[in-house]
Amino acid sequence: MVTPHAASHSDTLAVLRRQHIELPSWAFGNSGTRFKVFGQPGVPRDPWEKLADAAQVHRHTGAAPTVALHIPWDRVDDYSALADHARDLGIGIGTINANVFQDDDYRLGSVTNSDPRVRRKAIDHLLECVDVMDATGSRDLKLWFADGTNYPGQDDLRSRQDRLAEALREVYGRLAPHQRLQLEYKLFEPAFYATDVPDWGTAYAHCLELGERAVVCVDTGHHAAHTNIEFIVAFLLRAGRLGAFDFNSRFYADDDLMVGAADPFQLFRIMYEVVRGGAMAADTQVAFMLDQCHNIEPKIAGQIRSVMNVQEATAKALLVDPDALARAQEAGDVLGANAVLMDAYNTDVRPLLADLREEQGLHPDPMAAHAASGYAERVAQERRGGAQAGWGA
Ligand code: RM4
Ligand code: MN
Repeated sequence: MVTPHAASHSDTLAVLRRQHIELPSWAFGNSGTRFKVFGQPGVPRDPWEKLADAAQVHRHTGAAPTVALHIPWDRVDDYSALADHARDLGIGIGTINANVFQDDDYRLGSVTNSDPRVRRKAIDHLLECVDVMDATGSRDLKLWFADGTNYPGQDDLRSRQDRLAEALREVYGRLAPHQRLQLEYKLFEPAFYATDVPDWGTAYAHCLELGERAVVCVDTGHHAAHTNIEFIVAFLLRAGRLGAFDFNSRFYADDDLMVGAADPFQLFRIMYEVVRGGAMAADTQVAFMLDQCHNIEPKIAGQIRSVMNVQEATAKALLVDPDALARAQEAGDVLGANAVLMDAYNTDVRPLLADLREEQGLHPDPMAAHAASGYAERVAQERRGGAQAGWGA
């Protein structure tokens, strides 16, 4: 049984002080929609420059010390050198994301493709990603598959599950004892009829088959509208299978907008279940990551804002009084219990977070500090020529 957290002020501060949010390297590259990618001045041209931008986010928030890589977007000759570069910048390399969705061979799927040659190629890429993890010291391999079908009858749904299970088994078997496999799900897109890992239940079932170090990644943008994501979080934490978050927010589909922008109340409800489930403990096994694209807004500032949004939701979740809530729940006091949550949600935690930053030697307002640093202007001058990083690179 998980003991409800103690909501003392010093405990709240201790949790916030050690809260870590992982940044996606791809957030710093150019991105867009299928209609247009708008390039921005100063966008990194390679993984080394992406890490420099991530370090700028950490410099001003103090809360984003690791960066997730996406292979092959972040392919380099020497991953240990890239890890050293990160260390020199005061950050580290986190999760390794595999990419089996951008090769012509994957038109009809990657690990679920009916062609064994394509399946072999996809699995080999996943194994290559584990080699990268060995070189960077990463704990987590994150798998998201674009696999699925567009038309009924296009392929056999059940055989595709068999192929998926077989591929996962091979990759899981290649992991070192300290490494984990994160299986991410997504309702639809790019497949529009059936997706092979469409929901948390499918991901969870495959993880159960694999073993303890197979865990589910909850990308907050990957659900049908109105899905109760906090329920999924509560369930997976109880089962010990919540591996990571890919935070972002959505208005319509997989919008990849800044987390907490579309629905800060939903983010609060999610973070409340995280706190309730014991996953803000010092030894938490949950990786809190952003998975976002900044199509029209400046990317570094967009990441800073997102980190702050997660911090604010967390601080509010920590303010929920567990004793008052338990009392109201046990008494069947519907309105009283709801009021306990709403009291916390309606508290302005910005002053508390500003104080905490000052105590850590940071500027109380990371957005202002970044703007005043002149970093964006400097890299826009320096990074001339070359090809800017983007989804294809
Ligand atoms: C996918 C999924 C993955 C992310 C890619 C870029 O939709 O969310 O986590 O790596 O996009
Ligand atoms: Mn994701």
